[in-house]
Amino acid sequence: MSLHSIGLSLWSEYQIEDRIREGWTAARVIAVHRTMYVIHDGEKEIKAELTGRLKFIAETPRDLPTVGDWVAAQVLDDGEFAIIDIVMPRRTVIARKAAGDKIDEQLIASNVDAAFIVQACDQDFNLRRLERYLVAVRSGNVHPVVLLSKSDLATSDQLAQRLAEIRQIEPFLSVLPFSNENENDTARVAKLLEPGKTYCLLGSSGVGKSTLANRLIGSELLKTSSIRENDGKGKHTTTSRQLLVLDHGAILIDTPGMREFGAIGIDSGLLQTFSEIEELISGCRFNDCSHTVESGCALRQAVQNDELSQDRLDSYLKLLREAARNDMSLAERREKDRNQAKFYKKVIQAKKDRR
Ligand SMILES: Nc1nc2c(ncn2[C@@H]2O[C@H](COP(=O)(O)OP(=O)(O)OP(=O)(O)O)[C@@H](O)[C@H]2O)c(=O)[nH]1
Ligand SMILES: [Mg+2]
Ligand SMILES: [Zn+2]
Repeated sequence: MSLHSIGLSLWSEYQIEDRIREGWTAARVIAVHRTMYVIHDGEKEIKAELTGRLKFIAETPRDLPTVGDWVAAQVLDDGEFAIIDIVMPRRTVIARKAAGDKIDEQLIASNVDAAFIVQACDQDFNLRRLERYLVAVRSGNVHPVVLLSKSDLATSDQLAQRLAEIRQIEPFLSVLPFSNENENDTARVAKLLEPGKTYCLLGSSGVGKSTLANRLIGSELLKTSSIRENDGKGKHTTTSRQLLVLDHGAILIDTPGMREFGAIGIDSGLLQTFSEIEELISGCRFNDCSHTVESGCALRQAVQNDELSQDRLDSYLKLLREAARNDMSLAERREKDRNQAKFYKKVIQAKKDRR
């Protein structure tokens, strides 16, 4: 095996070359469990932690390793253990607002070429949630592909209906219905995977992400479990993100199902996903139009003329406002943290000066 067999691209190779020359071991983060990391150096898996230096300088989750990252590490104990000191610049990254009350980013995976947004054909299917995932994936420069899972549970009419709904909002998006119960289907998914490229599975709990990953590996490596009877929802079987190397050389990251995929830092993805709205906006009379009550609002006019659906406009505005709120709180908190850090530095300096 080599670093290329775990997904090293030319771009990342350029980034890490100098570090290797300086004597660092280049490795990829393949799993994160709280403060414990697992990295792969192209030969084997190594348990790893962060150096004190990296912990000290890290101000935001973006400064810490996530699954898919290339890192410079020092391998100790005859290759049994490593410390990660440098996180290399990321080619792409998928992020969301971390779950819970605290406003912060959570990185889901990095250096991913394409994200498989998995939605089941049953009651899990939701166009608005799909838009949310598309926005996040595109904001991270990752190419989205939609996989409609559990096609065995839908009639062909239902399936055609789902596809038509997606086509209406995204005429050019790749969408593939499939069932994990059908070998031809999973073979079709496998054909989408190119050797050396990294793919990430995203979607709600219980849609069949880990089952698909197992089909693609050809073994029951990952734990899967049946969905809850009463509400058809998943049980959150997968609890941590994990990077796997498939036989024919593609790299796949399985992720735990996410209850919410909060919008944060999504400008470019919003622009791409709602391009028809972004085009219309220049026609609004006021520059700061809220697109809700103003006369001369080009978006409201388009809804009236049946050129834009109200659902689509509502979805856009919801994401726009949510992201604006989250981005602002995050910026404020970072500012506060920085001021606090400055304050502590001053106190420490004052103490030194007194000595
Ligand atoms: N009918 C049907 N059931 C499926 C299909 N794929 C997966 N399942 C079942 O759905 C349940 C959930 O599958 P998982 O693979 O654990 O789902 P997951 O997306 O990994 O869920 P989390 O790890 O919780 O995020 C399991 O009982 C699977 O057997 C499918 O294509 N058709
Ligand atoms: Mg799973
Ligand atoms: Zn407007």
